[in-house]
Amino acid sequence: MKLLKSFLPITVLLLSTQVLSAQFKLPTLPYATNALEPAIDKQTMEIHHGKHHAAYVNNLNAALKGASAEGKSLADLLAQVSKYPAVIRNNAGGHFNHSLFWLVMAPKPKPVSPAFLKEINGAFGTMDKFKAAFADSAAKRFGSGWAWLIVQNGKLKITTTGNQDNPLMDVVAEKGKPILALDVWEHAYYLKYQNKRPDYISAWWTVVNWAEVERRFNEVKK
Ligand code: MN3
Repeated sequence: MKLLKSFLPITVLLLSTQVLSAQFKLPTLPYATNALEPAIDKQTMEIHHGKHHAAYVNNLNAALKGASAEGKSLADLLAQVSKYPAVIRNNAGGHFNHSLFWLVMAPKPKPVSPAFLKEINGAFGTMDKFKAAFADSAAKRFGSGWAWLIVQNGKLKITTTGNQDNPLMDVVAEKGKPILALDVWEHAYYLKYQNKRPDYISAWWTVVNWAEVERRFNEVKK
């Protein structure tokens, strides 16, 4: 018993060191898992955040351990992702993309501001035209991937990427700063919408956090 007691603090110390040494952490959701209903159901949010996003974080940490890329920021990893193995590209992308996705959604979001609406109108004609073009790109993205609103050379642009790639990566054709992200992997919608990706996309507009999208736009334009 005395021996066990003396080992206990060491075990606790080792465990906490292991947790602390994990470079990236799963961010907590800024709202409850049922807060985006009915657009996105609770079970989908629980699995999507708690299992899928958590797996990207864990796999990224495991891949970085002892690798040349260990200690690099997420931004640095993405910007030079061509230098690293696919496991880093997929999981660094997965971690970044989901971290952004949670923040550009909100329960009962405020409508788009007049100032940002002017930017949308300037780039796409009208908000309806922007939504139609974005939804069309998202629906047509074959297989798993993402739809994006990016700022490219100061201009708003719609683009999509496959798998967990994103517009910050040096491997994608359309680069830019992402300010709005839509996950069109089946895991993002299949429980509620099954094969009906366009229905998921049209419901998703009701939870888009325009204030956050505009904040990111202004940050890029600064
Ligand atoms: Mn996802």
